[in-house]
Amino acid sequence: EKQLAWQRTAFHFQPPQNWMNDPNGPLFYKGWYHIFYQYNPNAAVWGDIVWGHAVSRDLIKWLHLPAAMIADRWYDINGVWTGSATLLPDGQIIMLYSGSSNDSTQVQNLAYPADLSDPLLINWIKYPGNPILLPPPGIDPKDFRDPTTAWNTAGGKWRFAIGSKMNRTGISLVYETQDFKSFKLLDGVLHAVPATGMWECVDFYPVSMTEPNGMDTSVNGPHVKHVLKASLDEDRNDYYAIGRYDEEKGIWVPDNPENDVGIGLRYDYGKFYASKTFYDQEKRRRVLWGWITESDNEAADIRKGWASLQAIPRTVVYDQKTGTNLLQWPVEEVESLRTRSKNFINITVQAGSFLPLDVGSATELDIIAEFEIDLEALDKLSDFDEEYTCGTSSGANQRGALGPFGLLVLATDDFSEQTPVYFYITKGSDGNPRTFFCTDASRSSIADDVMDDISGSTVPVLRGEKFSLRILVDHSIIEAFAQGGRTGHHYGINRGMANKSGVKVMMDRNDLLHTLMMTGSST
Ligand code: DQQ
Repeated sequence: EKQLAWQRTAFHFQPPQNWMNDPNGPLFYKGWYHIFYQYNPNAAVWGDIVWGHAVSRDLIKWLHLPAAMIADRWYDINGVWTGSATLLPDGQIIMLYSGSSNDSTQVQNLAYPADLSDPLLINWIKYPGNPILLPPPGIDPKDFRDPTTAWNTAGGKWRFAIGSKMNRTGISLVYETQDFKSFKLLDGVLHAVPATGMWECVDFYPVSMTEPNGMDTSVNGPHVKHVLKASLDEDRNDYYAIGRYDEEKGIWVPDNPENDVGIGLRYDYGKFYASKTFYDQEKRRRVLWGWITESDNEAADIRKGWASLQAIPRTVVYDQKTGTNLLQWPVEEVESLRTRSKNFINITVQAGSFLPLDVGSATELDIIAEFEIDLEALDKLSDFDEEYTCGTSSGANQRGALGPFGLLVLATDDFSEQTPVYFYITKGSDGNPRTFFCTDASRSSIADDVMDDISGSTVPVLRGEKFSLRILVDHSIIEAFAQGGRTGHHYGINRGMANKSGVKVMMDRNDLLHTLMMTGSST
């Protein structure tokens, strides 16, 4: 019992009980952040989906409200599925969402607040003209869902995208409307990528190439790039790509075809799916929500009475230094939770050893660490390894000349449970170092039926930069970011020992590494 209670998070978003999946229609309105979400009010497994609803002043502390929409019409009786919010210039709020109809056809619907003077937007009206869209000819009625936030074009019309597939080519259809009453399917598609399967929860938004702030969904121009994201039904991960949107032609083109949607970058290399951004007009930032499943199996979820959570909302911006990726960073409000802090400066860790960091007993941690490497050591690195990837390596057990080095979190004193989050550097035959950022969950729990992946990705590290990481620990949840958010991982580590809270610095066979600087804070 104690063990089950320990797993629930303190500062991540979770409904009080039962099943949750995708974030829906996030928005900021009259001083409140709103999150809606796919919710099963009856059980801790997927099914009977309605829209859960909660509000917050700070994206951290939430007030749970009654379901915003339930499955009560023929066009959504099999599920009030995922959708997005659009704020119109005249103050109206439009919610577009998918319904699974009485014969399980996927149709698009519209809803709006019953009372715009209510900042909590408690009551919602389903548009009497629903459904507004049926699957178009050539599209399977079960492959047509998850409308995006609409954006306004130079011609004054609104457009929004809907994910689908043709054979195994993932596609994004675009509809245009003047008044959200009549809609026209545009010719062609926004984008298509062969062999990526059904695109769920498409997201499409601008990022500034020059400014630090986020942008309203309707912005376009010479200093703007557009991010296209799809959640791949076939491999359950969220892939994004950066490119340009040609509004006139109605198409988006990736900057680098090798990094196209579904074959290139992921937001997160742990469990992170069905994500969605919104523009926070109050703080002029774009905020990303993503759904996290834990490593538990269904039987354990039923025992717990709840399943899954939302990742810490992250601000997303274009990485102006690399030009190849986004930067994702926990919203600044998280920092207000830091109550006690411990600093460890200029620590030297012996090769092949672990150094305990005494953070006291804490179930919530916000860890910031920096590692420095002698540049000469990097140049002298002679380990050529073209093959290394986090996922195919033997995790934190695999030793190289420059790695792994990082932190062990959620570690018990005897190391029987531990989750290493670490860097590993290899050198390719072209002579250039490649840095990997990995999480090794293979020993995260003594339970033998939880997921135990080793996963991660490469992360750009520019010359002269330190190796930096940030890890949020929230009971059984670990969220890790490298190099200011160029890449990240998210893990839900379930059913281990309760009250494991240790943090240890890990340094493996690495005389070349000399300094670790770390500041941490425990809450
Ligand atoms: N979840 C919703 C769908 C969406 C899927 C149903 C993605 O609208 O495609 O719960 O997780």
